[in-house]
Amino acid sequence: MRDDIQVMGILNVTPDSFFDGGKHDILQTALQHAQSMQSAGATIIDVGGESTRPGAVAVSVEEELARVIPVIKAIRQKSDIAISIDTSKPEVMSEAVAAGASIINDVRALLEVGALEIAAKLSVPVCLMHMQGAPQTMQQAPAYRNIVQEVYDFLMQRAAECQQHGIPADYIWIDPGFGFGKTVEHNLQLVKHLSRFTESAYPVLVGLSRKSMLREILNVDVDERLAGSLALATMAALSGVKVIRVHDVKETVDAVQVCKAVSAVQ
Ligand code: YH5
Repeated sequence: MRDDIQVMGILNVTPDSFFDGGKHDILQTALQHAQSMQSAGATIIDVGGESTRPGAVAVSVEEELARVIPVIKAIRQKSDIAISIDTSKPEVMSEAVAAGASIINDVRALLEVGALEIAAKLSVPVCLMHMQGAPQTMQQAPAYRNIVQEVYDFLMQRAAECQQHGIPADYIWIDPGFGFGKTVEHNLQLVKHLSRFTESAYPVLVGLSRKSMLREILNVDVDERLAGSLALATMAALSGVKVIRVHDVKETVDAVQVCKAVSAVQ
């Protein structure tokens, strides 16, 4: 495992992630959540205003900006923690970096029109994620000839394209995209063969936290997936990933610390 492994805390700013109405409440709740994840040991806060869950509906640029920009500004005002912006829209990437984000996390791997050019111009690290299909339909019939090879080839092609557009190699992170157009068996194969990705030239980020592969393995609801998520985070850490994107920061930081202690001993 790497000794610079980091835990990224998930901060969803979608209406379905809040119980209360008003804008002020949403901002306050989001800010408190970011602060508590930082206290728990997160070194990156991933702010997202587009739901990419299976079946989720699309959101306009204006709506996404209205959700994420005030939150990024509020976090930046209180803390110098790294903020990543979970978006595929070039306008949101630009505004988010202007507001204080310093990493672009794109589940569409900079494939939207203009995204690659904007990301290159912004000079920040980018996380390229693999997805088969689109969120609306990606879980209908995911199919691969060789999942590990196909995801790997896609990410290497996207990374090469980024470098051709002037993004330096050390600003490119890759992510196999757990749950994005994959069956539980596909996800398990990717976990098993994560070292294929970590042996590449690029740092690897994984998002496994609470995902539905755990429902299928354990037959438990989303609020009962902590132990399963920690098992996956531990395997990812031992496989050499650089960033683990999670909901449960304290627990994941503890799991990573234990992995580090074992890996550091003679
Ligand atoms: C990711 O893997 N995922 S949003 C369904 C769930 C639980 C969680 C209940 N953004 C990733 O977190 N960015 C998302 O089942 C991401 N990698 C990167 N880089 C989906 C999500 C989730 C979905």
